[in-house]
Amino acid sequence: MLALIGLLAVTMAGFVFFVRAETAGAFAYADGQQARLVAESGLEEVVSILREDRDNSALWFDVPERLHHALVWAESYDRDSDPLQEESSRREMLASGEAPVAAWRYSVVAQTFDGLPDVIRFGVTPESGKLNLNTATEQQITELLTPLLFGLSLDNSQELINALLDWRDEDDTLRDDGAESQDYYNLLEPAYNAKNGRFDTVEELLLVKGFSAAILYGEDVNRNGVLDVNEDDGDATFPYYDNEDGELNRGIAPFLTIWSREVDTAADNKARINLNADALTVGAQLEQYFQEGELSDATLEFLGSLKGGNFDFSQIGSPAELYQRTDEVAEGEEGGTGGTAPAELADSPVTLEELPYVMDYLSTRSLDEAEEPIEGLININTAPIRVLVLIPGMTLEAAAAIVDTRQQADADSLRTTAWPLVLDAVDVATFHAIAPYITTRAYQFHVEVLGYADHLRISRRYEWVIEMVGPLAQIKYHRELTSLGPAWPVDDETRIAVTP
Ligand SMILES: [Ca+2]
Ligand SMILES: [Ca+2]
Ligand SMILES: [Ca+2]
Ligand SMILES: [Ca+2]
Repeated sequence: MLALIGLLAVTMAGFVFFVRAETAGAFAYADGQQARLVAESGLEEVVSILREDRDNSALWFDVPERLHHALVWAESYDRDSDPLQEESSRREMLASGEAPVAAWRYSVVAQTFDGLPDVIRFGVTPESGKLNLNTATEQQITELLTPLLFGLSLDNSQELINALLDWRDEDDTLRDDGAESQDYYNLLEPAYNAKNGRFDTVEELLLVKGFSAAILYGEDVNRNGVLDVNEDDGDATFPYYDNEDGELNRGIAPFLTIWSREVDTAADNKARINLNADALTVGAQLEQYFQEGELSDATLEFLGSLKGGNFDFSQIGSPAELYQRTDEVAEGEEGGTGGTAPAELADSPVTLEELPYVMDYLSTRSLDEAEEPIEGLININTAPIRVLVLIPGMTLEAAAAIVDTRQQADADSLRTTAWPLVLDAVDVATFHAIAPYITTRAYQFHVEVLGYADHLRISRRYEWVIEMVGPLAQIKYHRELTSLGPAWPVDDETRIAVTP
């Protein structure tokens, strides 16, 4: 028995030696894992916020009180007694000289657009605020790429645009200076084929002839939407191609998505009334859906008479056409409605007060596509000006007015796509033109999270694209970004956006 214990003691001594040698490494590994788990807590918090109300961007677009330095665990305090609740800055707390209390935190970070440059926000970004690479027209792609490429001193934008379109179109017919399998991709080492189909990620652009990381991310190599010193010093440090003009060229990637799509439902998740359905169905739904006072008897009768006259609703771009500004025309405003609206709609009694219900509950999509999700609508509540101007019929002035108006408006008045007209951000002609392409809904979100500790110099950085399906979040895309550096100035008060 004694001999056995002696042997065990010898074995233990050896074991302890190895354990000590490995402990340091194991701790570092464990800390990294901890930082990852903390970041995942951030993702969970985002999902629970989105469950509350996806369509209310005030809850998730910039909410530092919930998503900046959010505490997951601390040795001697909890969220309520977190010293950072008292508005003391974390930077000052860590610089105070006292050993920091062990604490793990996350920040959900995102770029800002159209406001002060070089500030960040704490929230998520709906993919519907970006241009969908799979549904974008040649004109939209051209309008997005040209100025950004020009800013990077690239003068081959037409070649890049044609190569992109060749990659996406189903044929093998070469556009001018474009690229298809036979003439280009098959000659590469290693050889591959042109996709001749939809993009599966935005990064897939890197496979297209002529595209590079510099085009996708511009000068913003650490992808934080902030002009960092090395991104504005020319060839002194990497990146060597930045132009030292004091402005950040973010490249094209922040404005592109392949994820944006939605179902044809109203804000309350009821399927919209498709006006192309048979008269009986439409009549029954109109009666069922609307509460007293939402749509007037005159409007309900008018819709009924259009159905009775077999009016083809799929010929109008959107239910927006049901609003025919008779008052404004009488006042002698020029332009009319662009002259495109069918004569049957000229006497439409729909008022500005009814327009939110019309836009929310009615659909004019043709029946054969009615079951398909709608792809690529642009979210007027969150899209930056650079994306808004890509909407057909949108002017720069109208886009600027939309951004200006939505900053002042409360969440409820932004709920349906009627608001640019109701809140007087755009005129009727612009509203009719843009209405088929816009949305106020968001289902897919880009979520970027930093996980870190107060007491350790460690951080992990991740991004996800999630799609909300009812209360559930499906992860569509996930990447670790730690190798790009923590990048986000979460402790620099001068770089944090102040929500108006
Ligand atoms: Ca092709
Ligand atoms: Ca940067
Ligand atoms: Ca540089
Ligand atoms: Ca620059």
